[in-house]
Amino acid sequence: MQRIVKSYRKPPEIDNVKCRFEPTVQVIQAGAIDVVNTDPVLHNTHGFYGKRTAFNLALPNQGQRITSQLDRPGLVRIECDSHGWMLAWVYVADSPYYARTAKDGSFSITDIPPGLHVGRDSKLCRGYRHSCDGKGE
Ligand SMILES: [Cu+2]
Repeated sequence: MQRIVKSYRKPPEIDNVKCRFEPTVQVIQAGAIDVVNTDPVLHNTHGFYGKRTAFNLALPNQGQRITSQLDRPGLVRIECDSHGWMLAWVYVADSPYYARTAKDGSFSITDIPPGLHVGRDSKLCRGYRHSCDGKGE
């Protein structure tokens, strides 16, 4: 099976900004991701596939950037070991054809080759204990 890979000018990134992650939700293709610290404080950015660590990176310096790998498709929860409130989600797609919806729910996926395609959607929430329908848990 031939693996189709989108070409990127640079890897996607997750940044520690004002003690929050930016972005809080993103979809990437399996591969490299840059973990960045814009803040002048230590962040320990820790990614998990469920309970299993995907990466665990100490970033003590402002402007620091470390490239990590998320090669396994699935949902990765991003936490900061230094600041318990920091949370983000990265969905690692096993296909180059994906989109994150805009605030109005719209999305587009371009350059899809002809053939049979099966769609799949995932809902990601911004915080712990809040469901996507706003009811909370
Ligand atoms: Cu932090």
